[in-house]
Amino acid sequence: MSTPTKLFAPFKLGPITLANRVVMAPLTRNRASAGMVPSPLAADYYGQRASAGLLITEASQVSQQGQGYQDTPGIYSKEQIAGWRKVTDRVHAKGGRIFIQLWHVGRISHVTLQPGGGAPVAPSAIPAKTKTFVGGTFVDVSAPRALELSEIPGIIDSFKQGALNAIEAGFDGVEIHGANGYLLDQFAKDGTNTRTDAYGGSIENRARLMLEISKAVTSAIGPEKTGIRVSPVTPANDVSDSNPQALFDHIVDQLNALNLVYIHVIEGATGGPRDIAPFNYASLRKRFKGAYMANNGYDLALANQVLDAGGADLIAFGKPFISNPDLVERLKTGAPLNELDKATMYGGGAEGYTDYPTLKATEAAE
Ligand code: 8OZ
Repeated sequence: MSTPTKLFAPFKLGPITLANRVVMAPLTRNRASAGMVPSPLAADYYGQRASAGLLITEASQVSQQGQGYQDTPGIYSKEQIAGWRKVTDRVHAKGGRIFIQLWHVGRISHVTLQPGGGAPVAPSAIPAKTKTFVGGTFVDVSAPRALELSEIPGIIDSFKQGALNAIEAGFDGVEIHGANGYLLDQFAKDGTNTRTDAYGGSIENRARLMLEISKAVTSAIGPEKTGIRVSPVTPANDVSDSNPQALFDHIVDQLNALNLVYIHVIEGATGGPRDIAPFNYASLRKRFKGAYMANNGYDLALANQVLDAGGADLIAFGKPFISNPDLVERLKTGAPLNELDKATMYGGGAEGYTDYPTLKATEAAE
């Protein structure tokens, strides 16, 4: 048995105390039921993983327009709120804490998912060179149209309403999805935003939508219940920026002024190399007085190293949580990890979702 480390020590996140600093990162699983209501299995899935200090749900669209893949859950209808309530009740009954990730995909969508079969929306009418998953297969995303200035208040309002719905559903807080080349990242980065109005051009203008949404959400539910995820240098979903350091230094200064409870930073390429591009993450850490949650390719050794050096407060683990419901216990004891079955990551039922064994189950079977 390895010695207990900081990773397993409690952490005060605003008004709540997390049992440890292990966070389950948001993971898209494409298993929502009709009406994009969380699957009845979702309560089992998240409940099985409640020993994480904090669970962050899969990305959940704040409107039909915000959906970009088949069968991802929403947080905009009464039925969806009721579905999520079953999840939060289960997690809380097991002593866990859970935030929901609020999502608008922007241009990463397909006409078959959009209201009235319309074009997906984006800061500018620049198609992404990437695929989405619809009708059980991967297809090119549809060409987007640029949002009218008059539509922006409605986008902000959908995040605010999503946050209020999340509280009604029993969540401990929300994480605004500002990462991975989705709408807010598309606005922030100059490879995808060529607008000439107040939401394009300068860093201040490109960051405006992310910050106005952060302000609306914190005003609605409280900054102590609001986190945000960013990915300064990821190439995910065909985004790029000519000066990410200046852009994200500015964004984090402003998020700090809004007193958000955490920033969740994907260091490097999402699910890929941590060193894809030079970036000074310590600069973000220094600028932000709330919690710094680090993500991307962490294992126990790197997590301990970074926590001990004061480089982060919380460590988010993604894929290992899919195949290891008891990841915290396994990290604590140095037990081997179950292997991930890639074929059941997106879509399907219980297989590869709620049937990964815990250590205890494996030992009992032996
Ligand atoms: C994998 C597949 C579809 C969506 C992200 C929400 O990257 C996602 C996502 C991941 O943030």
